[in-house]
Amino acid sequence: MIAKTPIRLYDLALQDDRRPSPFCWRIKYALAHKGLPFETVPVGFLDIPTLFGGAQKTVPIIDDGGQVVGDSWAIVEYLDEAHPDTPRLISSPAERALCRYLEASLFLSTLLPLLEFCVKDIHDHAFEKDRAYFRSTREKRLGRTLEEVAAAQQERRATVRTGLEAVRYMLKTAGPFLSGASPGYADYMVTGFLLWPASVSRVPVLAADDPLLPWLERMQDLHGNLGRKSPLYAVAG
Ligand SMILES: N[C@@H](CCC(=O)N[C@@H](CS)C(=O)NCC(=O)O)C(=O)O
Repeated sequence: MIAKTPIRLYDLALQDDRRPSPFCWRIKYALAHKGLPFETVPVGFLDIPTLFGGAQKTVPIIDDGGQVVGDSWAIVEYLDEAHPDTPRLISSPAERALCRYLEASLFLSTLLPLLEFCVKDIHDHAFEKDRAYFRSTREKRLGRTLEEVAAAQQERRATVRTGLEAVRYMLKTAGPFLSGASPGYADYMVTGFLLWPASVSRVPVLAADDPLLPWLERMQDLHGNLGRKSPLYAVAG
């Protein structure tokens, strides 16, 4: 039998092999969920435009034996289609709708506050060569200096915590996982959002008694401790 070439996942990397990208995290979980062998290729911000002739502007990007796919949602759809003999990530139209709704909800409630919470920490952990690019693009996007944004870190943290209220409610009323009886892509999406700040911020994003923690611990344990495989600060405290 010919051994299958591992899928290559281009994964955003900072100093000390920190891996912050929430979108790359969800794809690491997605690949593990499907039991597909994969290896990550660490890339800094300025490496991304040099990949595949600059065809992709962001990571995650996967290379599955020469089939190159970018954008986390497109990757999930590709993986389910190209590997039909593995557990599905999206197993029904209802699960698809749940994940699309969750994506919209996370984007509206927590993406920006999370970015603001940890943007200066990402900069400080980025490779020296990436810092000026990261600073100028993020300052343009946020309309303030990184230092001004970081000065409001406590307020942003409060916004993030409130923004996760629907996730807490859903786990409490319909758990043990967002996807139901077993973990699925909805769980991977939220897990990625929480491992993102923890990969760079010494200030924990969640309170020590946040009801999300038992679920998050279980998520980090999954797939051979996948959620602890790169350096993290405390998620809660
Ligand atoms: N919609 C994309 C978003 C991916 C994304 O924003 N990736 C960020 C890292 S978290 C990136 O590659 N940024 C490159 C840059 O800012 O130059 C997805 O779902 O994959």
